[in-house]
Amino acid sequence: MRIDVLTLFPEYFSGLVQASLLGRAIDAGVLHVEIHGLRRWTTDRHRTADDMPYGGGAGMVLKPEPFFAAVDALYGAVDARPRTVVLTPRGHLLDQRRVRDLADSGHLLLLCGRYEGIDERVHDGLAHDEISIGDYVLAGGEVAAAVVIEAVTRLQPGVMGNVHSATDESHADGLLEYPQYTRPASFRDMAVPEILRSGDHARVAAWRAQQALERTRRVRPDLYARWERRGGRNPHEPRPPSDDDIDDARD
Ligand code: 6GU
Repeated sequence: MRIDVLTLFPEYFSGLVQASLLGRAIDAGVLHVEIHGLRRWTTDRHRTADDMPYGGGAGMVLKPEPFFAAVDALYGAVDARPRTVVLTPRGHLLDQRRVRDLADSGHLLLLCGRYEGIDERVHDGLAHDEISIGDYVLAGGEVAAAVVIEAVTRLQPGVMGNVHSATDESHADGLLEYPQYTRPASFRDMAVPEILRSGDHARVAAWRAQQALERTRRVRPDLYARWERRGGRNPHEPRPPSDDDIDDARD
């Protein structure tokens, strides 16, 4: 998979693409990331990328020309363009279903907003999608772009060591994950639940399912209600992991 990022702050990404999971994916040839500084496509002496909003109001708006010039220079013809996503707090909320959908595109272009926003013609003329990573406001789309990159990378074939890791975890089946323990069995008077050490796989599975349900109901009543609406499949019954679990759950 290839991911291009267009940003006023390319230095934001310098450590990210070398670290851990992403670095390994890049080394393995599974992922190719290119960070492009938006100022490269400004034309005036001061490399101006923003301007005052028409109609007045606080803050500055990112100008359209550098975005269009960058996309023209990088890809040329419209049908050669990657799937283009603007990171903005006004976008669709990112969830695991959307991550899976993005992960299936062979080539993504992430446009990072800053200041009060990006000229609407960038949204109209270049973007296929607008994505937010949550109901809070960041100074810009860079951190959100990093979130998207990491979330889609770990779904690429061969990136996660354990093939079950991406299907067993929180959100894969619409519930939060059950508690995990490793050695030692007792640590500072805190013991690992006996069931997990029993070797009884059916009881372990039942305990984990019950813990996942309880935690979801307590911490994320919204997810729990959705899970129930979908028929509240009893996770005690082992079943093959299914992508439909979240795909059909959008409200
Ligand atoms: Cl994508 N951008 C900004 N500026 N703030 C956000 C966001 C994105 N997602 C949540 N908050």
